[in-house]
Amino acid sequence: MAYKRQIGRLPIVPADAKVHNVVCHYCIVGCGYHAYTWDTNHQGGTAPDQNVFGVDLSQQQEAETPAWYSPSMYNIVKQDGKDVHIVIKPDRDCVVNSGLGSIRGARMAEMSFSRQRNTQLQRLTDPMVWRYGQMQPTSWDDALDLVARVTAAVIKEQGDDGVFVSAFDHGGAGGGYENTWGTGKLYFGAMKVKNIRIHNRPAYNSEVHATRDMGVGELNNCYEDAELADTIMVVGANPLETQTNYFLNHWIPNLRGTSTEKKNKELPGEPHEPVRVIIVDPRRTVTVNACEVEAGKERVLHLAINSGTDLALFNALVTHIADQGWTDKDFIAASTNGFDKALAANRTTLEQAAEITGLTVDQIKQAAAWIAEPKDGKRRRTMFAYEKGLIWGNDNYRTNGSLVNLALATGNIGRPGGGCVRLGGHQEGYSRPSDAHVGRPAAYVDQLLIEGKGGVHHIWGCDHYKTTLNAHQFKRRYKERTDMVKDAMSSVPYGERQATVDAIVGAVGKGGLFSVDVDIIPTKIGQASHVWLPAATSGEMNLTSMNGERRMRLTERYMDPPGQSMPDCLIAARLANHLERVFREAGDNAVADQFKGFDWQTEEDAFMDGYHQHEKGGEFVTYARLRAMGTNGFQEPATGLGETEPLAAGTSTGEPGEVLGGPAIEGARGKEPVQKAAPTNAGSPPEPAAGTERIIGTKRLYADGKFNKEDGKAVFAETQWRGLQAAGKQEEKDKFSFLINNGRTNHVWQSAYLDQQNELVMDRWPYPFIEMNPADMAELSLNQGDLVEVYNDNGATQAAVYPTPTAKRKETFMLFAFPTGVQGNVVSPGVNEFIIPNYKQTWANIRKISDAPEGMKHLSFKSQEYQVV
Ligand SMILES: Nc1nc2c(c(=O)[nH]1)N[C@H]1C(S)=C(S)[C@@H](COP(=O)(O)OP(=O)(O)OC[C@H]3O[C@@H](n4cnc5c(=O)[nH]c(N)nc54)[C@H](O)[C@@H]3O)O[C@H]1N2
Ligand SMILES: Nc1nc2c(c(=O)[nH]1)N[C@H]1C(S)=C(S)[C@@H](COP(=O)(O)OP(=O)(O)OC[C@H]3O[C@@H](n4cnc5c(=O)[nH]c(N)nc54)[C@H](O)[C@@H]3O)O[C@H]1N2
Ligand code: SF4
Ligand SMILES: [Mo]
Repeated sequence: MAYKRQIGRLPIVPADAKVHNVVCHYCIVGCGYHAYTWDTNHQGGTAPDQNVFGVDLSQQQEAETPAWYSPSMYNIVKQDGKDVHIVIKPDRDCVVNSGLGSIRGARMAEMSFSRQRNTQLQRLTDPMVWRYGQMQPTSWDDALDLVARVTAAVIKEQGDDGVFVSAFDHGGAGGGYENTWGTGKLYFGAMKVKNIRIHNRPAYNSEVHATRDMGVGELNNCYEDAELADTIMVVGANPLETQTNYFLNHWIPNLRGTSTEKKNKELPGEPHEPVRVIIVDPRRTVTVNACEVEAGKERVLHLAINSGTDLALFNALVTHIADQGWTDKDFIAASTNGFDKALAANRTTLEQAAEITGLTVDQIKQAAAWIAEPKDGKRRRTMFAYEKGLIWGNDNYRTNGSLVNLALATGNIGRPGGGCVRLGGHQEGYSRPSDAHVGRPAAYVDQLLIEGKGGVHHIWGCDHYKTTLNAHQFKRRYKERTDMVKDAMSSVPYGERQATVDAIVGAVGKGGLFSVDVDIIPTKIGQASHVWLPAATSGEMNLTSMNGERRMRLTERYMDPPGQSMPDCLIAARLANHLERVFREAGDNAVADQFKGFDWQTEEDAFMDGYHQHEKGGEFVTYARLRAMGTNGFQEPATGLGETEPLAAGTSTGEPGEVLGGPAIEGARGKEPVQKAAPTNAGSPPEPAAGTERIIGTKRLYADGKFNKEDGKAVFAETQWRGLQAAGKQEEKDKFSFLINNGRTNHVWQSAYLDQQNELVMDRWPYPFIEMNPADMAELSLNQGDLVEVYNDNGATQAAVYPTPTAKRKETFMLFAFPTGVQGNVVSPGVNEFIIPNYKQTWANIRKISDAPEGMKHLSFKSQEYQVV
């Protein structure tokens, strides 16, 4: 057990602390926080007028008081070159989280760069270039000149197709509308790059082509719908651990029956039964446990299907629901096309589905009733939510389509308590020029890199060494190719730029690859790179994103970026400036002209050039208006501007175009309206400036029954079952003993890029865990904490054994993307027809490497389930 850094006493946030709106930069939920900063030479006092909370801190506070913060929410950082105290704590008035933090977000402060308190000193502070056999710091101009010259030389020889790009496309840290626009304008505007991939998959495509093709955008409901639903069906997701405060703040009230008042208000005259939950996941997650504890076992149906068989289940559910006459005939007639045809094509009996999924006929019947059997003659309201167990699961396109079929057939899209939605990963923040030239299917970029294609690789905020599929093979080839360039660079005197560029281009001609990594830390893939460009991240720049209910907010810059680091959008702009110069110097004026339009000086310039001008409703959205709307923001798309005064709580109409949010909104857990903090302006969240109009947003999509198709009608999809779809998966399953299911855990954010320097996380998980049934462990003579090798024909990796009695025999679950054991090493290159990876269906063998290493010995291996008596 790690003990926290010695903090006997934390400073009291003074009444005059500066307050910044912050949205947690980690997951999709986008919880509202405030960052309080003040000079290090003083602190507040206990009297109500001396602290930002406006309360008498000499008295014991009530249990749920917002007038406190934990050590993880505190740090000392630089602001405008001066040391300041910083406290980043959840905002009670934000309707998303109502003051809740999570084990990730509540650590934002201690995960900030601080020379004073030695946190995150791994952060890159300067551009770095491969010189004298190692990475060496340099200036922006020096680094960008090298990148621009090599990139220009590759373009001259191979055209834009020689430029390979890996880039984030999301919101939050390492993303946001500013930065997706900056990188997008560079690669899709100035250049027409088609060998580009997204951070989490090996091509430039959609995770959810099917739902979009059907006319249904994937983030179509609002978080309140989880409070209004009669039934929640969740597929391949573990929201307690991965969309934590959405689950805690909006699902739990419904599970506990405390959202009934809201139901009566929003849905008057409807019968309200306690909620039911259907969870489709081959393994028992802590979400299943939490739902059982909170709603009662009898209201939770865990469908522990055979891995990868969701499609057969959904087809059978639609068939059975139609046979029972439970479909929404009026909705189908008015708002959809192709139902009868799809129904006939996808017809699957309960018995067929039971055979494929491993469920019983009764379980499937029960699920159908919970989804669609009318309640007292009224239609049941069912919300469908899915994430990576479906998206990275077997046969992505058809499975996604079949779930949307189920939601459409039961009339559950566009109405309160419904929706068929991704739960989401990161926040969203996509704004780019058209990617139409990329084509569909898009290029399988990883394969092309493995085959030796491409001359230069620009990487923006992703680390394929930890997170791609077929990672073992990818790393072998990537190292070979980049080593060729390193050796070439070492063969010339470094002062001679032209000679260096010539040597690099010569090595590229022989199959080498020049690699540029734009990141906030030295990454694993960066070990192979020749240039590192240091990025500023959320809070060190102003950054806009939207969350899983399309709620857009501005995170205000609250601290300085480390050293010379810059926002990604400005790095893209400066790179464009250098490319323009290099082409012009070479006399290629026509090409040089394509790189015009990057004279942004701030991230706000990039925002105004991108989102404001190009996105739907963007003309209404400015930094000033977002700032005024605080952590509640508005739900995209914006439809206009409203009154200057915030609406009082309770005036919601629930209609599209409703004004949402505002500082006075009631705590979403049904608490009393939260008392405004400080008596003076200093400590309060920023109030709308006089004359700042509020942005009017959209609460739910498709509330008018019109979908994203020319005739406004959603289309049902034909989605026949075809077994394990990706090439080689069935053979892998037949050959190897263990399913290596994989994914996330509560503590760890993504590839642990910041967590790897956090003692709380690294003490808990020195190695990635692999959950195993104790009987399987006994067969392999394994004890808890033992280090095992996981291996198959794709590669090998290691993990530490976590005994898990609820795990099915021969079905393990491994933490993904961890620095001390990369699960992707054993994931095959098999993808679907649109190059969507199938990370989840992986089979391998397991052998013991050693007894529990020292770092594992003191750890608890208790069940992570909780019981409430
Ligand atoms: N086996 C397996 N593999 C998977 C998955 C799985 O379930 N199983 N899931 C996939 C999914 S859904 C995802 S999202 C991916 C994640 O794959 P990646 O995106 O490659 O992983 P992250 O850890 O999110 O990497 C983010 C990188 O961005 C950097 N970064 C953070 N902030 C900034 C910033 O402001 N600017 C810049 N330039 N860089 C920044 C971090 O330091 C880090 O190196 O993994 C995918 N891979
Ligand atoms: N704590 C934490 N939260 C996160 C992240 C994080 O790194 N840490 N990352 C964020 C990101 S980028 C993403 S994309 C999301 C991912 O969020 P989730 O999708 O909720 O997370 P995962 O753990 O990848 O996978 C979810 C579940 O899919 C199940 N599964 C595996 N195979 C199948 C199958 O064949 N069928 C079905 N139905 N289920 C299957 C797994 O058992 C697992 O419980 O989380 C986001 N939130
Ligand atoms: S639930 Fe997600 S957004 Fe909210 S604090 Fe946790 S990591 Fe941040
Ligand atoms: Mo993700």
